Amino acid sequence: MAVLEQLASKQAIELENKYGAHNYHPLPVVLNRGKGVHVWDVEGKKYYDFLSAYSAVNQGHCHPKIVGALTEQAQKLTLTSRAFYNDILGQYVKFVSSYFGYDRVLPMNTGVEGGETAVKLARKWAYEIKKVPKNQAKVIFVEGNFWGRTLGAISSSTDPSSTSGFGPFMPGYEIIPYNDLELLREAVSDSNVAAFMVEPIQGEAGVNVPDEGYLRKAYEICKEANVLFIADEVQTGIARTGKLLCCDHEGFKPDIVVLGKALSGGVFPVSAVLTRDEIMLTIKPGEHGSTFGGNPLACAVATAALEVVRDEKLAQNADILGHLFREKLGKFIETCDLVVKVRGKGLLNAIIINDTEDSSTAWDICMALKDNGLLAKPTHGNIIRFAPPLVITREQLMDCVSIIIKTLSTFQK
Ligand code: IF1
Repeated sequence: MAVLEQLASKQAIELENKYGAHNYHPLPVVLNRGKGVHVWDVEGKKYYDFLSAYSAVNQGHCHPKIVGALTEQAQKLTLTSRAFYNDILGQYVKFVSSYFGYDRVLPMNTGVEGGETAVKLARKWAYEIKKVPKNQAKVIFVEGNFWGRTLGAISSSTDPSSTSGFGPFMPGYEIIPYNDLELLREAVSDSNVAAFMVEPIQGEAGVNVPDEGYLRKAYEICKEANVLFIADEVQTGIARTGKLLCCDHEGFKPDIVVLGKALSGGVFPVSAVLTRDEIMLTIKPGEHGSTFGGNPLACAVATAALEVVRDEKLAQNADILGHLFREKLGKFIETCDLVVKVRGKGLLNAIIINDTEDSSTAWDICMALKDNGLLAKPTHGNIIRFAPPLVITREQLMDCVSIIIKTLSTFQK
């Protein structure tokens, strides 16, 4: 690392402010090491990571098996493009298809590319199989959705911070309320609707958990209307909510699944779209792709990342420790009027602070948590998301619960 030297926090922040785009407002902590559930700042202070890079580091920071797969493949072959075959991609697509129980997978890099791919597949299927008239296909999204920052993704957003100043937007989208089956039934009755795309739990919107049964009933409504159900499991997938996929809690298989983030354990950008032959094969050679999509390095990393989820039983751990987390915080909240609610599934949870969206309370609490050795960040205004790596132990979780309770107690009026 000749160019990059040991920088003190202040210097690192100043350099980013001076030479980088100002498209984020990070917590003032400068990290330079991660291992398991912990990260360290440049001054050597140790923290529990309760964001996991927005659920990309489910397997823990720098997992040796995943880093090992990265370094081993990096010495052999990193990228061929899809102009030629290589010896890794075939094994990978077979492994991933059977791992999740789908016919085929289309490999991409970022979560939003996965979402774009899913929408393109749904439109292609609508024109070729459902016989929707050309350029009339519609996709239904829900209020509060977040699936990335491309123009195709923000065109379905109801969040001004994602949309203002970036118009005009993609046509053929319709927005309905989340968690409302009657309005979904009405929307999909339009014969031009290709698909319904939804997060099983809305991450960015503040860990919005829909009513029990909503997802399965929504899937059945779509099936009756010959509309594809697309599950955006970029944040909720890969064991985060206590099952391999969040939709597994309701025992149905979405027509299309979008994966990203922890598909690579946070080691490399890897995303994937899973579906059945009838839908996947509507895209013909040369009609979709990307330079890095399905590269050997990504495939080696993602294979190791999925083996870790399976072999270390991360979904089971997330389920058990998620219940413990909500039970302990729920008990504390009964005596604390600062926090209105704790909600979530598995180890994707959030607390709702009893203050206005534009108040700085949630931010101030995260700054105090940082001082007490735990890193978390507010989503919208008064909601703090808690999402540690799924490798966390019961003892570590209880340690974090006491840090959170101790910190919240200092904000009690
Ligand atoms: C940012 C949010 C989380 C996602 C879901 C697709 C994507 C994401 C459900 C796109 C990405 C990231 C993006 C990142 C912060 C983070 C985020 F706050 F933006 F919304 F997690 F909640 N579907 N979420 O959550 O995946 O293209 O980023 O790989 O843009 O600030 P990506």
